[in-house]
Amino acid sequence: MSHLLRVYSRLAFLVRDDDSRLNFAIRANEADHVTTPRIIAAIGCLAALASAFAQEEHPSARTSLSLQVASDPAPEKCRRIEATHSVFGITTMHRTFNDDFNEHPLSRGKWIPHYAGGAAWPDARYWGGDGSDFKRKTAWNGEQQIYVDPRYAGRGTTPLGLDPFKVSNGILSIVASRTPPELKNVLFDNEYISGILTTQSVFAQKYGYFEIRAKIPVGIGVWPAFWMLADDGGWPPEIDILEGRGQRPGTMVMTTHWRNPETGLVNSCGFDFVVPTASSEFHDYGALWQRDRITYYIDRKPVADIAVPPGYDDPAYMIVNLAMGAKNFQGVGFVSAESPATVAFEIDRISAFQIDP
Ligand SMILES: [Ca+2]
Repeated sequence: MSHLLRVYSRLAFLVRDDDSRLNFAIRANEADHVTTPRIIAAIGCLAALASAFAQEEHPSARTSLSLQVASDPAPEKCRRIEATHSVFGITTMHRTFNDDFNEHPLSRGKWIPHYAGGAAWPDARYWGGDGSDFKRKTAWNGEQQIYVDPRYAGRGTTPLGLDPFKVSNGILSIVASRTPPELKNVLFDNEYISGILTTQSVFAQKYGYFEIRAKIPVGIGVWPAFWMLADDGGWPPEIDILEGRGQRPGTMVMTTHWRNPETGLVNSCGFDFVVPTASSEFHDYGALWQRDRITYYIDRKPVADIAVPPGYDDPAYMIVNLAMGAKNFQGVGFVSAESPATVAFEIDRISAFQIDP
């Protein structure tokens, strides 16, 4: 899921070298001279310093986890880990964050329903008015939804009471739906309303395992994602643990993004994976960030890894969202008359673990 800062990074060119791998190239000097979003990010960061690394609130709920990790040297370019791969070690971890979604995701302060930026905290949380869509969509991606929450006022100053987050039987549904015609103007003419949840300023962690258990929704323009960004607001790094291509049911994408310090260009490496029941059954999708490698997992089996690229220095926070419409990400497309009137990204659980010392 392309990051907010890309809105401000003038794109030099985009190279698509095959169906499963994207290379984004942005002129480093242009990206680095953009000051506005970095200042905004710094404001958010001050708040983040006070509360980052929040721990699981119920120590009794601590659980442990062991995962297989390839023990041969991690490659600079991402590789698939096939079933025949024979060199594995075991990494043990303990849980540091968990949400089973037994209650509304905004009820306990674990999640923020928008990107950072746009106003000083804590007022930014429910900020409306012109310009507030800045932190409620990623315009560079051509997204056609706006992320709302019950406190969001859109162009106005009175909360609209729109809630894209539904909880039932321990399942969170992030629901995208066509924007009611009478709210089109106040919601910046976006075709859909939908939801995003991030742990920026609430939970961030350097190293460890980050996992979602979810069904991946499908349909024209449907673009669900679970991903990570640096808590200090810098970009990249970006770890895309799960991205769905709404027009390709049964596949999902896992991608690593970084900036090459020699060329200044942003590189990406990742793969599509076939999960035939992805839209109808819950599966676990995760990424383990260690000192030497990032390993991607489906149902806790390693499926790909890559040496940790340059720039992975700061703790990272988690993001889960259901975007509608994409102009750069293959297999999603712009919303059309055939796009679902409502579509749900169903999530059973999101967890984080830290590697045992
Ligand atoms: Ca659950």
